[in-house]
Amino acid sequence: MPSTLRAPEDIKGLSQDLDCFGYCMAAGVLDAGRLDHAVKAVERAAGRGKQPSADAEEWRRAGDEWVVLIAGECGLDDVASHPLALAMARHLLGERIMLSGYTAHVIHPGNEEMELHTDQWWLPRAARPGESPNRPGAITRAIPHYGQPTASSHPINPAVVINVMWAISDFTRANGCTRLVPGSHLSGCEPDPERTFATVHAEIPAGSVIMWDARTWHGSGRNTTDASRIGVSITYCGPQFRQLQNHTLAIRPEVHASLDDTMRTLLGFRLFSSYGATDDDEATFARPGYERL
Ligand SMILES: O=C(O)CCC(=O)C(=O)O
Repeated sequence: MPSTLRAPEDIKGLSQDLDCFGYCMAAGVLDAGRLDHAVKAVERAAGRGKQPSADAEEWRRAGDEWVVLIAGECGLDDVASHPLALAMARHLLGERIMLSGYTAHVIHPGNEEMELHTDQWWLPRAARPGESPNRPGAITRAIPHYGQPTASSHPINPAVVINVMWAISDFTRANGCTRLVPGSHLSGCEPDPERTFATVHAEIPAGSVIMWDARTWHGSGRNTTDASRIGVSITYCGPQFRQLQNHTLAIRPEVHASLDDTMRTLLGFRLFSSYGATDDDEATFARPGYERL
């Protein structure tokens, strides 16, 4: 049974869906003004501002476009630190979280369907003594660990990442909305790209959000319409993991100086038991080198 589209205030229902199905969805979170602002922010970050119909062939070749958003500069930090996203991230991961990936995923007409995958394929799996260990420095996407999307009878890793996907345009089956395999977060394995699995299509109006446990098998669909689908995909991880983007390096000094502690913590400036330190491993926040210079 798929999850339902809930009101953003229904934290209990959303949490239950996330635990049970591996994803949950809330409607009506961003209003029309915020959506308009978000579209412009994504276009600005992508360095464009033209419509897909201008050159359909060019967009078809571009297919899936991942637009990197820079914290403090992209104009979407209130989305990245949205209370609903942080509440659900903390429900899944615990109190201390960091922002990992900060991107827009724009799907242009004629793109290819994305393979189903998980968002924490890089995490070593537990092995019984004597079993070949899953060495962290040897992990690549190419190492298969395939299985069925059903609950494992063996211990599995916890979720260490959550993906919060904001629908900036309507998400429909025709324009390549996110597809998810309910319950697959409990399987402890990855989907075999050679096989077909039953998916739920997250058809949601613009302004809604899908939040999935990174263990849940998912991917975007194929856009058969003549307009691009815009999603803003923001992932959060536990404080001991490497972030998808290097926010602490990407940020400009004057932007760093303007951040509040919430945003500094999310970006990874806050130390985790000395990890992430710069000049003082007892400090609460790392200090960028330019301050010392
Ligand atoms: O854009 C989508 O619908 C899915 C994106 C995705 O698979 C991901 O962010 O890992």
